[in-house]
Amino acid sequence: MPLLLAPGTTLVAATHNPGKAKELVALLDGRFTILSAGELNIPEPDETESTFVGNALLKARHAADLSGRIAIADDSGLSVTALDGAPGIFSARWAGPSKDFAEAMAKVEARLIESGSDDRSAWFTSALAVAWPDGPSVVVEGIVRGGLVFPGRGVHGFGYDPIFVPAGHDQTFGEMDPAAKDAISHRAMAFAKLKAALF
Ligand code: ITT
Repeated sequence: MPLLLAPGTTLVAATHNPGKAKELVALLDGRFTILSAGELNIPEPDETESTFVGNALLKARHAADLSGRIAIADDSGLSVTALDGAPGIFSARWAGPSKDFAEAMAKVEARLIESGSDDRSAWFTSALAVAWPDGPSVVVEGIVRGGLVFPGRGVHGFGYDPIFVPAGHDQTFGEMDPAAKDAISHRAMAFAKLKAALF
């Protein structure tokens, strides 16, 4: 039987990041009923895998098995060419325990200066995984390429959005209207693949 997500299905959004949860709800809204991992008291699992895909699957599986419902999870991050892809899967961890992204963006800038490179190209990746309780799972990946600017600009979005200018645009993700980011982001690209596979 093909794996399909019927409209009206209740999905658990397996994230504890409010910025990400908002974007997932915007992408899924109207089609599904969304419950958050927080509402269901599902604890955050340790992200022990070494790839976005591995961590997305781990988070979706954890939430699906604990809730008994179909779960969707995102593992994502910023990769900087001149830093050999860092912070990558460590993007959240670069912000430290207080999740201070001003600190994380300053660290990216400091590492770039240390590297001596003038290459400011970077990309965001989002792996989106859907897991059925005690059943199969599906994972896809989306990417958006662009460049970094310092100091950061804009108050929208979350995480590293103020320093990222998507290719072909002048505004950072932090300056863009949220709907404009949702039309071109790594998460939107992954979501389009998920839609083609499951809806
Ligand atoms: P969950 O695991 O609970 O979903 P998290 O924040 O720990 O939340 P990740 O491990 O996937 O999630 O970390 C991804 C980090 O990468 C995230 O905290 C952001 O700082 C950054 N990031 C991902 N997508 C982003 C986006 O669209 N804009 C800005 N930063 C983003």
